[in-house]
Amino acid sequence: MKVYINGKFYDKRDAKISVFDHGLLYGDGVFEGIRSYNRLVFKLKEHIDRLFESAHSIMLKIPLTKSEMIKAVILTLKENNLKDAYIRLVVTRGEGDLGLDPRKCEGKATSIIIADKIALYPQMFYKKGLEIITVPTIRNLPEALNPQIKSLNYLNNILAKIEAANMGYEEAIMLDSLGYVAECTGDNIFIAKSEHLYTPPQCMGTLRGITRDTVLEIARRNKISVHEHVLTRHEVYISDECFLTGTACEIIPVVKVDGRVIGDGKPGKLTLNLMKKFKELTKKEGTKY
Ligand code: PXG
Repeated sequence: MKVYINGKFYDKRDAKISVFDHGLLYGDGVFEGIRSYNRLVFKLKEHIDRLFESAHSIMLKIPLTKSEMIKAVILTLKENNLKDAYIRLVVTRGEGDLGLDPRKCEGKATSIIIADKIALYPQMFYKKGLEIITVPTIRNLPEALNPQIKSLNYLNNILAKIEAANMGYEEAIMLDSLGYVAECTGDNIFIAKSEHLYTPPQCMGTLRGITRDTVLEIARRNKISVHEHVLTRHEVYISDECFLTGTACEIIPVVKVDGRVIGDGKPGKLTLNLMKKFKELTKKEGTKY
């Protein structure tokens, strides 16, 4: 495996950065997770745009332009000769001193691109559906650390993941500070009720996921009624279908939430249809390499 760091490629075991990098010391940096399917990078422009938006919000100057970053991603995929890949883009504040002041790292941002494989959940869950639970840790308040910023500081989500794992579950629903359903630790949530699709709006504690946007796009194109609407846990419990979306998990059905069986306890028709349409889209849409 060849890892891109600041314009050069390194073998996996030599791909190292300084212990003084503020990405490590403070989680000061941003990231993206992108997928490629059969030599097509899916929604590359959208991911690069979001990376730059996250960086802009934390006043981190990415040392590459967007088109240079796109070229670097393509180069990394070619260098690793990967047809299907999960690409992790990381830009950190760079090397500074032991204080948190980012001005000490001025002009030294570190750019990293790793291309590998990822399987977030065992394959059987795509067939039989996931069982998930709501956890005590709420999603970060947007006024404190806005979930739209895909920062390297993911402890909020990691704590929720630990709580889910402690209870024997793969994934957790995180609520916002008002108690509405926000999202899961690394994916967005949808429900279907009476042929309508619902997903929480991005305003409170929900990342505007690119897979979420893709599902909205597929639904609208296929005349499926979709609503970005606040959701309570009750509405999830009484839904006909539930599924999660994310670059890593793609679309995965959910069949039980907090012990409540969703619909008939099997992946729903609408969910399976969206999974099929999503797969078709990834086969024909993307940046070629
Ligand atoms: N919500 C959160 C909090 C996320 O981190 C998504 C939703 C889905 O967004 P996209 O744009 O991917 O549809 C994410 C995705 C992983 C992993 O390895 C995934 C994410 C972050 C960290 C790890 O599964 N982001």
